Amino acid sequence: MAQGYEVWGLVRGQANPRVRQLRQVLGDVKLVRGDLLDQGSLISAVERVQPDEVYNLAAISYVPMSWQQAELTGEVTGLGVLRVLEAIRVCSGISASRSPGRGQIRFYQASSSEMFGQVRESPQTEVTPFHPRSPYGVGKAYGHFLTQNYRESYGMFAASGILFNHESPRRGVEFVTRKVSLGVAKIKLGYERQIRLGNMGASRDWGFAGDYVRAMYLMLAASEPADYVIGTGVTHSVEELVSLAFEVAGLDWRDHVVTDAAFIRPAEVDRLCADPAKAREELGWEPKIGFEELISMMVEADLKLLSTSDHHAEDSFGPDSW
Ligand code: G4F
Repeated sequence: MAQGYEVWGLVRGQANPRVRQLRQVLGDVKLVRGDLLDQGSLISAVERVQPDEVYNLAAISYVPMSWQQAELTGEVTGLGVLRVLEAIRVCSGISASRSPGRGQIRFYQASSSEMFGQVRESPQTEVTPFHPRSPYGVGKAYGHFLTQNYRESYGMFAASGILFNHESPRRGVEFVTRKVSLGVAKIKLGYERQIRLGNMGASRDWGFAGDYVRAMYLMLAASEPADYVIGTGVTHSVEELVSLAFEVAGLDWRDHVVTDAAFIRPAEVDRLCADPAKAREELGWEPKIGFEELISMMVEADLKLLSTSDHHAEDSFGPDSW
């Protein structure tokens, strides 16, 4: 790895088909078995790997699915954080009367801008109150507070990154940026004629995932653990995203986009916008890639993917609806 890390990934289930996909992209990652629903397996994984740092990026992360499987979302996205923290605490011999020593395992929790939900102020900072609008957002809020609590209760190095939407050509096709970039590529190449979307009026602060991973790394390299908002500070509507993506391919979105009630959520997060001042001042973090460059990158990557592969993208990524 570029930073000289030996990276281990936690894999759940038997013959997990994602292992093959992972191998194609990241051949150097070592794998260990474990499941966020199984405390013992996490303790075994920490014992086996003996990590210096643990990044909990695991979740049921697709917001609409959190209404369909609310209990599982609570177990994985919420209680899963408790189980990872407990595995670190138990393996490190930390208790109320025994503090972590030097060289303790550092923990990163992937918190989410979805915790702000129906926002109380804009832009959102580390102290903006939460009003989550989905079981996913509620689960993330639990994990966020628990990370703070383990820091305060046991003195553990536990940091939380409140990440706004982060995208790249590797994004799953169920999320709106990739659904649009792949849809535009299919239309451009004549495979399809339409994209069906939900709420075009919602706005998000979309950034590049690579920039955000650098922020996670900086959080664990800091001298003290803390919570940080990570976003660009610029917000765009879904309609602006769609318009730009079609423009990159030389098409007019009005000829191809249809709104479909099937993609409207039971409760929506209307508008999110980050204030990343704390990350800039304390970590020296700034995003390098802006919205226009990001969307162009994604559309161009999907045009290339579909032009060079001998099958449609659905074969490799699954159907693009929820
Ligand atoms: O791309 P989305 O599904 O992302 P969402 O819900 O903002 O959540 C993502 O970002 C969060 C913050 O980092 C993460 F915590 C979370 O795990 C996930 O990665 O939807 C973005 C917006 C929404 O307002 C949605 O209603 O796009 C709107 N939208 C409109 N039509 C659509 C569609 N979203 C999807 N997925 N599909 C549509 O057809």
